[in-house]
Amino acid sequence: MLRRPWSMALMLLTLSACDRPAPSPEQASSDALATARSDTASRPGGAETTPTGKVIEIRMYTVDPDDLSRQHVFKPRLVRAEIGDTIRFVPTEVSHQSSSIGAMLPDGVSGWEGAINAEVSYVLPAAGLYGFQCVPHYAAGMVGLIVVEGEGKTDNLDAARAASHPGLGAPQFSAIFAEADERRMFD
Ligand SMILES: [Cu+2]
Repeated sequence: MLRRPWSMALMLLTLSACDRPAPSPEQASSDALATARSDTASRPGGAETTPTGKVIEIRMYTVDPDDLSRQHVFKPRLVRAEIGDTIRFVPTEVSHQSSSIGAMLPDGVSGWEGAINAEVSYVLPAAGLYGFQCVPHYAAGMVGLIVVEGEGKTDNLDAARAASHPGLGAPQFSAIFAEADERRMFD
């Protein structure tokens, strides 16, 4: 559909507004494109809570700019966040989107579903684990995990670990959980 992704990026730059919240230290390393982007993301997941924290960007790539041998990646694919933080999925390259994985959400949380080639933002409503995928590239291993701090953080840990995934989604989640364990994110 979008045959010229870079003209889209330029358009976003041109349309950028100044209503973006002040960047947190975590956000300060984002590049100029991210800094200039407007805060007009769609929220098809529904407003489960209001944004009270920082904005964390996760970019969607067809080819990993840091490792050209890797394809279909979220960067970063493992994120630690707080309740009220906004996760913003940015379609850096075409044909990607982000959807939460139903079996990998905290109890009572609906999650989100982004459109292809569209930015989607989601405000984290509760502590716990949030698994996500790019639907067209789920079996290609385009997946990620958000760990939201707070009481009950590990309530859905077992369920999230036990979730099944197609194709390369399974080994990618194994690697993500191993990294999270190594970083002691579930302690
Ligand atoms: Cu994708």
